[in-house]
Amino acid sequence: MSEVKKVDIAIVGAGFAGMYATHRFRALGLNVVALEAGTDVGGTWYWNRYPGARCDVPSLEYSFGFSPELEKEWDWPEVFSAQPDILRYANHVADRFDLRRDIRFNTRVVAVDYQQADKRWRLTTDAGEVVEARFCVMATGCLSVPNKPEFPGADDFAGTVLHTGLWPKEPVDLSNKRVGVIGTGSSGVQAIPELARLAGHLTVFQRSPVYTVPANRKRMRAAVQEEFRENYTEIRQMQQNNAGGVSGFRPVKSVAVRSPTVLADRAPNDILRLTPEQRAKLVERQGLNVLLGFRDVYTDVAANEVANEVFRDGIRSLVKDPQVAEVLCPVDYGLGCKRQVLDRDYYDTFNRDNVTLVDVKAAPIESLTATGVQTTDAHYNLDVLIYATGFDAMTGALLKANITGRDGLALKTKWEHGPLAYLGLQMHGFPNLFTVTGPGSPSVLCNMLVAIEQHVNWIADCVGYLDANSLSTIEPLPASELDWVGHVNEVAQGTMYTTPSCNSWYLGANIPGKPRIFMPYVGGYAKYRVRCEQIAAKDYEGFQLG
Ligand code: N01
Repeated sequence: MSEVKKVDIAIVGAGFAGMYATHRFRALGLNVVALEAGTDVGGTWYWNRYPGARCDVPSLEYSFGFSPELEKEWDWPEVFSAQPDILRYANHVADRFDLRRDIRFNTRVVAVDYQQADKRWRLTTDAGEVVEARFCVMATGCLSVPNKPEFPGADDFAGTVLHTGLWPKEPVDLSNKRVGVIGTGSSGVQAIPELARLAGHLTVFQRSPVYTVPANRKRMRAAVQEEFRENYTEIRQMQQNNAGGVSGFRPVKSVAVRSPTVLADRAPNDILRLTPEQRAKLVERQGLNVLLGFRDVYTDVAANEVANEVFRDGIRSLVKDPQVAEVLCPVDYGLGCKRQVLDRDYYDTFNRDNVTLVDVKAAPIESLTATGVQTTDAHYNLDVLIYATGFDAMTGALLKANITGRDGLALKTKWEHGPLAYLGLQMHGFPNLFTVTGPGSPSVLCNMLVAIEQHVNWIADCVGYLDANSLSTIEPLPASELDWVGHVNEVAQGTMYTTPSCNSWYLGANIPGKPRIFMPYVGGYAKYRVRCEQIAAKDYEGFQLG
């Protein structure tokens, strides 16, 4: 057996969370190691290299705020960056702060066990290496375990199989190929227009149609970036006080004030206050995005259905073949149930001659064959099959790490009926183990970079507090996590996220057998941050310190 490496803090993952944790804990003078399955940094942006992958949070906000020097030196080429640019940024951060010397790549953690006698965590890797640490920080990401549905005959398919969330680093040649893609969530919607351009023929296997709106395609203007740089201190502060962790900062020096006509066209608060003619006119002038601006669409089922129907009419006007348009119209759920999807040319893609849409809700996939996909009513010949079937979100990576806490309690057992955690930061029975953007925190409902920094800073302060007070362990009281999970559920009720017709990965509904629990905290980042700070200020109220 190889030598046991002993550190103060073991970090699992070297995406943005693991990277910042490495930097932050090192700055405390602690001995740190991060263990990463990939060959390099970047997490989500390392694995999701599929054509069309990009972020839908503006890059000037979806970037680290801990270093003014970093803010000054980095140029973003687009307002909403594509995956290669975000990965370049991750690499730049790793170089600039010399992070790689404390990261072990090609290293997957296969077990995380609490050693009760010496109050340390023991992490075992796929190579049989062992790391022991006083603290363990799971920076494993919310969307990092790809979901690959098991179709009968999957092993028989002789063509190339890819998953958007595990896209190869090497270029994939799709020219003249018959390509199939399963899934029309954010990943599928981003990939499909690009795949249609690259492939000989593209067959889209759609189970649930999607409400998607055009993404912002603007190049970054140097003057806008400069204005952000001048105001970053204030902008980072504004992020801290916003429900979504975005500042809403509007450059005034570098962007012309919008004309009065455009302002007059902006959506009023409630869609129900408009006549059908006014709604149609608004969409005609401003596009489908305008429907996302109405408050009542997210709180009132009747308003929601009005917006859904206006949206469906929009799809009917964008897609030339009326039968195809009808299949693209979502009817089983409403706007606001799932993560809002943004696209570039999605609906227009279905007007192309080399694209076929297959409704696998009407005729489900029966099996894969050596040559393609068999549905209940036809066979589709393919050279390449792409899964854009999402992730075992929020709990997937934590459960996959095989974490066992005090008294041999497996996290899998503790979470059998759904994730039970305090603030999405810690679990009772797992002392000194922290989760970054864990279930019960705002995470996926806000700017992830802001959420990550807040969690890592909170954990670092907590570790500092323990040391300053000669304490060795912290874990939540059982009642605290029950109360918090109750609160997380309570605030999600009455929103479109939890209507009975809604089946999203937020609810675990995309994974067969996963408990139906709304996992992220919908109460807003700012409120959540304040709560975390209050708890820390009250000597970690609700936690048990020892
Ligand atoms: O995954 P999804 P995703 N047979 O779960 C279908 C973030 N993200 O990777 O809805 C047939 O949303 C499934 O159908 P259905 C973002 O937070 C962000 O696309 O279950 N189809 C659905 O259509 C996002 O929400 C960005 O009926 C099957 C699709 O696969 C999250 O990641 C970009 C199936 C999965 O959609 C996940 O998005 C990309 C089966 N057996 C991702 N199983 C941006 O920032 C599943 N499907 C822009």
